[in-house]
Amino acid sequence: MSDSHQQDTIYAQANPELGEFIFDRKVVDVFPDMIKRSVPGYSTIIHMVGQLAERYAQSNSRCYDLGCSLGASTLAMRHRITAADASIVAVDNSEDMIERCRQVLAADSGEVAVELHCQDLEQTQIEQASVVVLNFTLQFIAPSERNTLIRKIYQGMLPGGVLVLSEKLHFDDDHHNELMTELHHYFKKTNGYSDLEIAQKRSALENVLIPESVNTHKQRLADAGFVGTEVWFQCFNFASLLAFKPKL
Ligand code: GEK
Repeated sequence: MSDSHQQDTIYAQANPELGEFIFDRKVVDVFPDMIKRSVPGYSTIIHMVGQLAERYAQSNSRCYDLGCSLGASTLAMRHRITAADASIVAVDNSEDMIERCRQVLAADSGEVAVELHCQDLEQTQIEQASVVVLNFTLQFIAPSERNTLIRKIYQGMLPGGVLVLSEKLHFDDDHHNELMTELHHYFKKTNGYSDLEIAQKRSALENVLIPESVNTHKQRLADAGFVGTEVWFQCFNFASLLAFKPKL
């Protein structure tokens, strides 16, 4: 597992044949370093996912980590959930991520049961869910598929359940959007990424990570039936929202 703590240098060299970003073995090896140096507030969000799961996990229910990568949210939840007979279902469609996540979980001593699935979220059945975490995952799903996924999640949730939705944001005001992009790039620069790395990563993600505005997210969540939808964390163009299935 030591190689999961390598430094991310994937885009350090000029590459004229830059392909689209994929979650392969190379990314898995550097993922913890990559996400912490690229997503402002990531560690805080993970920590709070644990606290939210502690508060909202219901007994005999499931807590879903959708797009689990190496299981950071799963581990945070696993160590905070106290509800009786609550379990965690962690899903990712990258075989490399799931293989490494399995090793991470095997080395963890948490007692809450975790089911791990290598699966596209389109195929995932959501049932008896009291907590659903989409931590920087929806942004990788085709926009045309997002309504269906959010509706499916809502249908599979228990009354009083919470959805934690973290996303990179787009802002409709061009000036503000540009400012947030610049501040995010400066954050990456202060974390040791070069201008070349920032530029190459940006083009590799161009058609892969498609950010939407907070209003688009709020509207989609409301259309699906969620209530109480609000941003609880934001740093530049990265935010996390809470949305609830109404209590009976
Ligand atoms: C964390 N939540 O550490 N089905 C299943 N998984 C998918 C799909 C899909 N259709 N599309 C993308 N993924 C994690 C971080 S990373 C965010 C999430 C990032 C998976 C993909 O394989 C990757 O592991 C994850 O979603 C997105 O809190 O790298 O910016």
